[in-house]
Amino acid sequence: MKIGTKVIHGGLSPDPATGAIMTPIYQTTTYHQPRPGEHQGYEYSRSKNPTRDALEKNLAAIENGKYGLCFGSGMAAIDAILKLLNPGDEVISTGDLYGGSYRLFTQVFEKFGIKFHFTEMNDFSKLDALVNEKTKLVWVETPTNPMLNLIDLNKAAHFAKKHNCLLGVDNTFASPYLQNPLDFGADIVMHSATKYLGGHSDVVMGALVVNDEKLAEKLYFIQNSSGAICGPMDAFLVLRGIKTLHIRMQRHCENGEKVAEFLNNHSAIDNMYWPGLVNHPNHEIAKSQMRGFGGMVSFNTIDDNYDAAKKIVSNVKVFSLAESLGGVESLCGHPASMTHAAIPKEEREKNGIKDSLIRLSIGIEDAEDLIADLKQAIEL
Ligand code: P1T
Repeated sequence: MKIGTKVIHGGLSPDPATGAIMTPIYQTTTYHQPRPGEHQGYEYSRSKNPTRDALEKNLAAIENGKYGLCFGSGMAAIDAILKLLNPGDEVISTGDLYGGSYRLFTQVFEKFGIKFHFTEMNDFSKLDALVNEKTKLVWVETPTNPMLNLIDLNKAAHFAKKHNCLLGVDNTFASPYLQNPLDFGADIVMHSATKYLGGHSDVVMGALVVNDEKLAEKLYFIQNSSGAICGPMDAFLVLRGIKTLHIRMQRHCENGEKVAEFLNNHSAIDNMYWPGLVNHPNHEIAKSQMRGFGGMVSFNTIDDNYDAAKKIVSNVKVFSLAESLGGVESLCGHPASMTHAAIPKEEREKNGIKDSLIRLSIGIEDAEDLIADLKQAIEL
């Protein structure tokens, strides 16, 4: 099955109880048991719920994996991965990553004795020095948030395997339409389903997909024990969102290209970051592992002028200045004060996140209107 068919049918079948074509919202906490220990596969909705179950199967199908697990947010999904570790274990992570992930690593899990190393991942031979027998997880965002660096997934998988570590990939920016990390040897693929999967900025959710049965069992144990599940209404909304993922992503990519080209040629803009540009340092990696270049674009104002950046994000009219990404509507963000404020300034700037950096989530409106909006805000 190809992706356009999989998003609509993958892992799904008509509701066995009624024949309903669209998965019903099973808004129930519990299920009748005719006799103790006898049930139809569902006992209590923290453990299993038919609407969540359908979404988990659909997600597994579109990520080319076997097992899907959904959580109450992207952070809850990453939290579940980290709970696979023990005190003393170590993690190697991309230095450029979502500020909330950095905060979870350094302010929640370091307290429990897990050590994190943040590093660039453009040369894996340099990373051997960070590995020891306690290293258990390699954590990769690709494309990274917000600098849109690409990590070579084949090389990351090879590195993780060589050192007996799990490779976890945050695939939020690409979505399963553009990239399937499990195909490259990742052990766990993670999504903030809040973004492209939901696609309409109306639900917060996280997801994991894996191939290995034992790993799936361990993650299911954590999902059920810690209880950071998503509700059935949210599962329904994301199931519905996924049905148009392929169409939306095509438009996100087309608009991303047009906006990137406009900004790239504008004299008030410096340092465009969009993996589809031939002069993007990781363009070749993008071509080798992604099926398109996505709708996320970051850039600096010329001379790193913070006032100019503030002026742009305050004066857009079609774009909204807001956190988040991946919805049908275009958003702009100021990472240093918003999504990445949890990262200390010095650490942030080491990874290129200057005060002059603006991040755009290009929606699926008409590109001409998006470009006209940016033009008026830049030239005001
Ligand atoms: O917001 P939540 O669903 O918990 O997902 C967290 C998360 C994880 N990984 C990446 C790459 C993300 O971008 C996010 C959330 N990011 C934003 C809210 C943002 O505006 O960047």
